[in-house]
Amino acid sequence: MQLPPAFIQLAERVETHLSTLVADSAGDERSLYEAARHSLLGGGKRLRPLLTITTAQALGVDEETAMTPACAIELIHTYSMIHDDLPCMDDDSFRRGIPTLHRVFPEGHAVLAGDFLLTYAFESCITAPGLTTVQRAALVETLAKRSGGGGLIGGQIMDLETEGPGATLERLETIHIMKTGKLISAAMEFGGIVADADAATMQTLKSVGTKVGLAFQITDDVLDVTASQVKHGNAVGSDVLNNKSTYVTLLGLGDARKRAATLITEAVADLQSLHGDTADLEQLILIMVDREH
Ligand code: GRG
Repeated sequence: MQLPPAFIQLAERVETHLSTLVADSAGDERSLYEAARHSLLGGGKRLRPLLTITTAQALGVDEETAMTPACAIELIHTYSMIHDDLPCMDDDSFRRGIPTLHRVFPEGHAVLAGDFLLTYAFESCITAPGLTTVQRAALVETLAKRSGGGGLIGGQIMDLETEGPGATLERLETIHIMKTGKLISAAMEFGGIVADADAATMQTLKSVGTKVGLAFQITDDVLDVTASQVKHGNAVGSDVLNNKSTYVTLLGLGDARKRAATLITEAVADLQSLHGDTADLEQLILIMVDREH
């Protein structure tokens, strides 16, 4: 995935803000912060924060106002990956090209660092500067719904219970939407919340975000069988090794790619109904599915 320079620079500013939000601690709990920083600052692409900020900008809101909410989404994303990599889940040894947290720190530290990032995401929403109390409450409600039982965590439990190659396409799509789509939807909805967007705009952002999230996950399924470990950063072929149903096993490579492309075409068309300059947002969405890692 080749990000244009403006997005690379924005991702660097996100990185700096994340490092400030979760700063080193000199207290007795400092190992918690060290562990959290290992995963948080360990080289992610920062696509979700970029989506929040670019959506906010399309709706006329500046980067600074959107920055802390954008980072809250990344805190949730990082916690979910720390927990997903644990021995009781996928038991992965590498993530973002570096050893997973439980390979560097004791497993209990990895569980608690994930818990910390999850909790701190909500604290960040409710204390985000430059926003009204109503906007902050909307961020918390949206994040809770998209990352809770009806979203990320619910999708993960369905995934855990769908071992083996027997899943239907319908079941897989539900899991992908809940596990991946809803957090990406939240990233776009956050842009709308900080812009005080009306109900119709919020509905469009939710729908576009869900489609982009599903296309992103289908692309991940495709990359699981096509990408090299160097580019992908984690174990390639893990779905294959785990004998799991994916879009590729159910549809084949060509049709899986086509499904992702159709979703993105629809998402980009839906963007046209937004009142604002959506050119950068459209570019970012296209880049998200046109990636090699
Ligand atoms: C443990 C509650 C809980 C949830 C885990 C998100 C998740 C659910 C598991 C992570 C593994 C996985 C296949 C997630 C799907 C979403 C995805 C493709 C994540 C990778 O996102 P990128 O490419 O990663 O944006 P970086 O490292 O760039 O941030």
